[in-house]
Amino acid sequence: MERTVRIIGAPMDYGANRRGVDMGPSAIRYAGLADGLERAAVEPIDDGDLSMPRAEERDPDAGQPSRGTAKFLREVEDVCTRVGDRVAATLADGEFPLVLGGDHSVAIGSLGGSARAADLGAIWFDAHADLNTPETTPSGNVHGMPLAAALGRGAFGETDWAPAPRLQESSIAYVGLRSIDERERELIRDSEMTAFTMSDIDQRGVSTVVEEALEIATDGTDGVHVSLDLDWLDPKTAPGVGTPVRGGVTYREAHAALEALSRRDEADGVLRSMDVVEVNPILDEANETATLAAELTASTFGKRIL
Ligand code: NNH
Ligand code: MN
Ligand code: MN
Ligand code: MN
Repeated sequence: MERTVRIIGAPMDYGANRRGVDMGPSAIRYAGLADGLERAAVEPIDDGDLSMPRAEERDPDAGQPSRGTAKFLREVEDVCTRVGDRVAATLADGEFPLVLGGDHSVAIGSLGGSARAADLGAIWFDAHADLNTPETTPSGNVHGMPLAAALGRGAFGETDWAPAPRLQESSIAYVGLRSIDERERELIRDSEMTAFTMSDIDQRGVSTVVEEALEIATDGTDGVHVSLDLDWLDPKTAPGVGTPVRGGVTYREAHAALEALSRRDEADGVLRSMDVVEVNPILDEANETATLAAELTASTFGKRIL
């Protein structure tokens, strides 16, 4: 039976300090996402974009947490609650939710929605750890906090919308880390998560690392959420992101990684939900990063060369 992938656009930029990432969903669509998915033999259905709170109503300081800083938290809560509901409803209909960001704070919604009716593992492709809490954040930007929020860390633990009900901390694996804040380093060490850094990829190869990440994310869970932050790639390959960090994976490594997911998924049906985030068309060169996002998504769903 053909798999239906429901595309949910979340043009959110409240979690990042660079405008432009809100144009990510249209840029990824324009780059041929639907065609790529069809060539991967899945049926794409595009739900269009969720509406965003209006710019003139913005007040970064409204709805601050009990401790620390999290800018535009009220807006992030509003959007993520709707993303979560849409993801949960898509899964209940037997379809695959594909969330297009927007900044990475939308993942609070996708993780929450995906972990409502299943024990969830996650693979986090990112240069960054996204584990800051409002208490530890150096920037106040919620796109540096989605994993902490979904795990109910720090001030997020006092909210009812951020924690993902059945996300298993020990079933989360990072792939490709290379920019970790001082306080995050302690948080990762004290956590049950597994972190594969760029240095692990250098030493052992990306396919091996991804296979291990899959072992971790599938062990004792009902399915895996894939979170693809485009700044995971080297900025030479993916320049259109708000927080580039050099030393990321190459074009070939990125495809090899997502093809490894697809091979495992074809055998065991392990993938449950996905988000593709942080594409910023204003900073991009000729829609290169959005094109990459579309291609890598198609690879995840099994698009092959032959
Ligand atoms: N760690 C930094 C922060 O919390 C940067 C986060 N930026 C990201 N994360 N793009 O993926 O502000
Ligand atoms: Mn991120
Ligand atoms: Mn179970
Ligand atoms: Mn990142």
